[in-house]
Amino acid sequence: MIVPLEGPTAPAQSTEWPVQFEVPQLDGPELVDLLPAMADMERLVIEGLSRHPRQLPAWFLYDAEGSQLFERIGEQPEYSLTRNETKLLAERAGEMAQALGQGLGQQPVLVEFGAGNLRKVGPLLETLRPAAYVALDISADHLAPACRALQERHPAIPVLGICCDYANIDQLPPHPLLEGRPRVGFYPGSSLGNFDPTEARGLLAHFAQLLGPGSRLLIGIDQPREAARLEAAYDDAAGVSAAFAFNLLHRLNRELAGNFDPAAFRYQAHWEAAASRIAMALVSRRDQMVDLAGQRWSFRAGEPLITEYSVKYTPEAFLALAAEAGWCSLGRWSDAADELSLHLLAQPELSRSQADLRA
Ligand code: AVI
Repeated sequence: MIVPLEGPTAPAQSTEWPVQFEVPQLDGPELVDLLPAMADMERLVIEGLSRHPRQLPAWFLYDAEGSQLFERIGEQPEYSLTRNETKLLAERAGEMAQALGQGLGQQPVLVEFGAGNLRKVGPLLETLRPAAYVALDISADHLAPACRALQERHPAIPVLGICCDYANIDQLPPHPLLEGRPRVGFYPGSSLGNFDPTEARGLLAHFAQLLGPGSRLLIGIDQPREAARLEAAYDDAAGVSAAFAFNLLHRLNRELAGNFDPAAFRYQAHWEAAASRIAMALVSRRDQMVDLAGQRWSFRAGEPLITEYSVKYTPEAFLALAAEAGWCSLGRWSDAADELSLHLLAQPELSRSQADLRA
């Protein structure tokens, strides 16, 4: 469904997806809503709670409240990722944009995955000047105002918001802004780390498919460092990270008829060195039964409900994973302490399957 954004420039579109537009809508931001149905969410939650250890999809953390809490995590002194990546982008966007656009032949469309508040892309928009900017994010409440504000700041660049689970859409919706132009992807924030490495490889291959042959991807990746610093970053003194995890229980209670008692759980963030990841969990304080999605679930004292993993990759480990998904490296920018990187990746002109067919 195409949901026109409110405001004087919003196009009056309302039609089913997939959509073929006859007239390009170039005068204001649009929002395309491809959110998974509640039935899918229920199925995913039941699947996740049936795993051992129990684990829920990380994107479930990002309802309106969760998205706001995540923004506040980015402001905590212990969580440097957002600040350092934003600074790196502000300082080096000119070089990044030049490398992103080099040799493409025409102005590309810039596609941001998991776009959130759209605060990181500004310097790239100014230097790359893409033919259009497409923002994909799971939270409609967050995406709509962010697209509107961005469109006001960059009136010459058409902005399209697509509300979706970007890991699970088959293609970008047909739209004149996306037709016949090279695509470059932007995936900041090290969100790849919230997928396990097998899923992460699949996601990188999926981005290659969504962006097409010859595309580029600028991707932010957080790197391993001392356990104590990482654990503090994911369990800040102000309790914002904990509130972010507990918000998941409130969401489940509200949307899937649950009766979680948040006081019966405690939040924990633990560095698992062997897997190079932080495991974030709500740990049951006692043996208890919880009703959710029409079923009863038992939790033993000390049993974790994993809310999220955050895998940290060295540059070498990340590039090996990216190569397995068909991406090659064009370069990397890092912060002063070399704790996070923005990697520039490229797809060959022909996809592997096309090349195989030709051989
Ligand atoms: C979105 N993502 C990269 C964050 C991270 O650092 O893994 C999510 C997060 N969860 C708690 N704090 C941050």
